[in-house]
Amino acid sequence: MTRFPGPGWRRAGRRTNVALLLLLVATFVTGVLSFATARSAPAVTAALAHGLVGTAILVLVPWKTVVVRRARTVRPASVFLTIALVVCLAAGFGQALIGYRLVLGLSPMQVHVATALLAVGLLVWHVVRSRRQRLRRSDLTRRALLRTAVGLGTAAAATAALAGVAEVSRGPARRPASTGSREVDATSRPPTIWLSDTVPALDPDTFRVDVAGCGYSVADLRARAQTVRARLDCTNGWYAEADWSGVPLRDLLPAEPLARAVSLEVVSVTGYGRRFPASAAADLWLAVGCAGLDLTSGTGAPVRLVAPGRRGFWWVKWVGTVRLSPVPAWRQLPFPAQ
Ligand SMILES: Nc1nc2c(c(=O)[nH]1)N[C@H]1C(S)=C(S)[C@@H](COP(=O)(O)O)O[C@H]1N2
Ligand SMILES: [Mo]
Repeated sequence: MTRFPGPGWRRAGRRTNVALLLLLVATFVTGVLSFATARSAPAVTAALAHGLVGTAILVLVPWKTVVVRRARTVRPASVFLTIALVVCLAAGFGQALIGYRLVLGLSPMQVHVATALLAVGLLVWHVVRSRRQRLRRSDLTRRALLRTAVGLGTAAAATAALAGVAEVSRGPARRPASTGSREVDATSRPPTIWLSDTVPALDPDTFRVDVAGCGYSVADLRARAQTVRARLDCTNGWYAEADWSGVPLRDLLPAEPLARAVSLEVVSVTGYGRRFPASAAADLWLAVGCAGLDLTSGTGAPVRLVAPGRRGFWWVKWVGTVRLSPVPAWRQLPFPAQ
């Protein structure tokens, strides 16, 4: 890299790159964590950390601009990486400041996640092809650490300011969930597919859900249904609160085998499924209605899972089978693959 004179210039360089790389890794980790959390304390922690490191990236932009201007060659992959990151940050701050809104059929979160995944690939390429940016012992001097602290402090102040802007721009709308999701009306929420699943056509009159070998019709479940108020919080950036009518899995599963089981698997007729700790059976519900209405085919009819305290992707729709299993619940992909 060519050296430029002047104090401001000399400070942007290897350390800027290392700091930016660490921040990008941190945004990815905290982003994944915020998709995995739904309950208040962990969700707030993940969302705050994600917002903080995201804002810290913005704080570093002027320094990185200096580094880029100085570069002799700029590879196309690096240009694409820049575009992906700019769009990703814009969509992320868009969700935080403006909230859930569809533009050309896409939500801010869909754009945010798609560009983030694209950026991961491009970043690996960018780092591999770039000159090695080694950490040095001098990176841990008091001066360097102080500068890092000032940078993070600036980011924290900016995050707080942005949170204030979001609070004011929200107007009379309900406060976002601790995950950052915005409220939508339960009866008009968009049916959501995680990735590539399809809505099956099932006849509610003849349908039976298999719970550990025992078949239950919709009428069976309706006869035993209780009301449970729960918040469906989709990682797409919205949440809906509703009274669901359903039966707790604990009341449908045979007691002895349930006590011996380690996990229970809830599988959709489409193949989409999630595994839960067997101890959660009392708070996992096979639901047949929502907000006083029958389920619609898009939202899981005839039978779908209601999993209070878990993000939307755990709420398996079109449940065909519930199985007890000796396999621990953590032995599955962290997110569904379909
Ligand atoms: N079988 C199946 N169940 C599913 C999904 C899916 O794609 N397939 N999407 C999940 C996601 S991401 C969410 S947010 C909720 C959405 O439920 P809703 O369409 O009733 O709002 O269902 C979950 N259950
Ligand atoms: Mo979702």
